[in-house]
Amino acid sequence: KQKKMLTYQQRAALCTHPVAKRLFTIMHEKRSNLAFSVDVTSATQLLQFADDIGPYICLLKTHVDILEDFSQDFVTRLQATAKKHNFLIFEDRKFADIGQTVLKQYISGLYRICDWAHIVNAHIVPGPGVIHGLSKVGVPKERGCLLIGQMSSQGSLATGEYTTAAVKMAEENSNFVMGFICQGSLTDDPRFIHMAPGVQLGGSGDQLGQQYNSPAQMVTEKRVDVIIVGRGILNAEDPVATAKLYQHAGFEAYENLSNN
Ligand code: 5BU
Repeated sequence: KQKKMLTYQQRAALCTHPVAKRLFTIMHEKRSNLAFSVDVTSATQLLQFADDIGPYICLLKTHVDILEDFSQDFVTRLQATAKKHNFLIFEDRKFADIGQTVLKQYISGLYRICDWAHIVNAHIVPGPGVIHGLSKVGVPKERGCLLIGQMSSQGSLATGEYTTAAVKMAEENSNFVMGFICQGSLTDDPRFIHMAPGVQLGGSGDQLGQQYNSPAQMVTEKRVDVIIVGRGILNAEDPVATAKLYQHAGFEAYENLSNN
């Protein structure tokens, strides 16, 4: 069934979640549905990539626990870069413990993720307590959470009823949950944002179970809102030119949808 798509701008207006509203607004203003997964182990290199690629993305996705040289200074610089280029920061932490533990993992330790990451994500395997724990501090600080409804990797167990349960948990916790990590649209509610990793032009996967789709497949066929690209950009000969290519591919696929 082909139904008329709402634009990012229209969806921003419908959102009550502050982070979802902000992200849809950025996507509209920057004409970008591209998230860059900057999976490098050097903070200096990460900051350079963030500054170079920043103009073309709506979101920067990090794994700060792979950095060899994490510091408070890095956080300050990353926040400044996000402000300079108008993108949000998503720490791909994949919280997956009881509420009390994830709460501590979110606010304390070396990383203090809640202080700087606009968005985090969580597995739903522990049940809704994982969301309740994170939202205790996340909601007052106007942070957002994505639930992992599906994964891009081969043999993932996040399918069927598990995925359906993720949608239900999102609906019941929509003051904090703003959307999903998935491989296709999970709900027609326009306030939830769908983000898909496992995106590459001309690649089918890696040696460790990753599976890729093209930006057009993800956006036009599978109806996801944000494409998450890591090595497709990182390993390119010219990462900046390649980021522009992904930005255009992703946004063109979205515009084709809205015109239908
Ligand atoms: P790639 O280099 O584009 O394959 O990187 C994909 C990124 O998305 C990487 O940081 C993964 O940890 C992340 N990811 C994923 O690939 N698949 C998933 O289902 C989830 C996260 Br959830």
